[in-house]
Amino acid sequence: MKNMGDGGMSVVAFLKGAGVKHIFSVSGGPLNPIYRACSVLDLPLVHTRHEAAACFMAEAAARVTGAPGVAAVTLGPGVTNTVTPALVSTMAGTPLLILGAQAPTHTFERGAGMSWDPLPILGSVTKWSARVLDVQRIPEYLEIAWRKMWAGRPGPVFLELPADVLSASVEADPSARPTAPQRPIGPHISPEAATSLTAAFASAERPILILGDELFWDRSDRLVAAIEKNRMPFTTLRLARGLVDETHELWAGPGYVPCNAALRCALAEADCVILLGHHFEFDLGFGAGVNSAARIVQVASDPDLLGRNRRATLAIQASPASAVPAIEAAPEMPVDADWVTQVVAGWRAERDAQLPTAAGDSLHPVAAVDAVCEVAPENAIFVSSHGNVDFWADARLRLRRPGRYLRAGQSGALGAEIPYGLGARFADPSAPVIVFVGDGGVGYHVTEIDTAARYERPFIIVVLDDEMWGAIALPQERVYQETFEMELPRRDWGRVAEGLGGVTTYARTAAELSAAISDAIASGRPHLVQVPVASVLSPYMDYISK
Ligand SMILES: Cc1ncc(C[n+]2csc(CCOP(=O)(O)OP(=O)(O)O)c2C)c(N)n1
Ligand SMILES: [Mg+2]
Repeated sequence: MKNMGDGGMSVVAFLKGAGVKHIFSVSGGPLNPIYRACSVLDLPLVHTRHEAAACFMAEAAARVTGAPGVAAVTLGPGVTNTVTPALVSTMAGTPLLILGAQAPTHTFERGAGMSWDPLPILGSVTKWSARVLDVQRIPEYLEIAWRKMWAGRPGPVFLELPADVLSASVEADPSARPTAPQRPIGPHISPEAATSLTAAFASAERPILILGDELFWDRSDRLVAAIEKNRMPFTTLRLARGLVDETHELWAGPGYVPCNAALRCALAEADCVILLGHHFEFDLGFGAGVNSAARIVQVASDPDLLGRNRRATLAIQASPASAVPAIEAAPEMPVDADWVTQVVAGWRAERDAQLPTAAGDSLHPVAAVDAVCEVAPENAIFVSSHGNVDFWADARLRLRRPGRYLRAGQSGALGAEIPYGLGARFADPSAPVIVFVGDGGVGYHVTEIDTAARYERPFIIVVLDDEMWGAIALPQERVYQETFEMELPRRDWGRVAEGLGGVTTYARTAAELSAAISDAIASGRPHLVQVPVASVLSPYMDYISK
């Protein structure tokens, strides 16, 4: 019995061979062959409290390690609970495999309990969704899943495994570990494209470099050298945050125009914009604010991103990492050093001006975020949300390394924060993980503190408590001079955390908060720190809600 080869063994053998480190799940009877195989083949299984949380954790692991994350969920409602994380993963461009159970094939169309056809639902929020009907073909379907996740811009895929397929015996040796396909590299920039690229910015006096998502998957170790050789200001956004140390003197702040007025100004004045591994998306103002006379050089391997929202003067379909040596090797540009100084100093001054002058009864969000960052070590992983207080965090954080900053991405999904924190901790057990979340967002998946306690994966949740759904309330106030059901009475999140196996601190001042974070890092237990903060509209919310 113990060494029985079945569909579950095929699944887990493949995942082991692919380098998967955990399967995140909420149990379901039809998944039992996978669970048994995890035990036999020694692939750690993490039993969470909600399927959405399981998927968010898997996706977080991908954002930290650079390898696809995997979640396994039961049929029907188990699968439909994964729709939001699948959407987040699609919009963020992160590789996530969701394995969904299904009733046995002989019950199809008979109204089996819990059973529903999820393919039309998951098909609309993933890159690919499919059903496996033959146990012998499980490795083949998983191989397709891997290819699809990595094809072009990465994204999620869904694979349905009916109960009889998963429990059927396999002929193949289950201990054999097929290897999964790697992310395809390329295409490498051609010599002609490299020449056009250097020609496009040969006369640039005011160049700016934007580092985006694809560079996270397709790293270049020449980025710093290329930036320094040309002395050009650079900005980082989304998955590219921390790819170059953001304390670098040429960093022009986070690549979110809503919270970076200096960047808006720089883009309006630049005569050359080099956009690597990204497109002119929402947070880059769809490219509308870029100087109309600027030459725009865009490099991405997915042709669908080239020219999106703003046409590039030179659009190169190539690995962005392969373009970096060409930028480094280009003849010196006549860069206007005063302009560069003005751009980076502009961002620093803007950031400094955010520092609160007078302390009210509650902490200013900036003081709270800074108090946390002050004591966080260089390898700390930060998670931020999509509430008003978190948008302050975006502007305060300076990431020193890649894979240290998790934010749901363009979907803006509230609720990912706590599972992201825990998933990150599973992915890198050596790094302290700090989650910034509002008193609204905390309610979605706070129960995962129990999962952290059960698996002894400590992480820190900082609840920035302004007693309201601030990001919605503050703009309502501005437009209507009143708010509608926006108040959230102060709740004792600490007692919730304690009840779930965590520990807690209530911090009223910056000094108390810094001390609480230091203690939490040292404690080795899941820790929730509740911090009353003032409701102050963040520059980001101010900009997008005008
Ligand atoms: C899944 C989801 N539902 C609703 C929203 C809309 N939304 C954005 S911010 C926000 C308020 C968040 O409140 P809180 O977590 O307390 O943070 P605050 O804005 O108060 O700082 C809401 C409801 C969303 N982004 N995602
Ligand atoms: Mg709030």
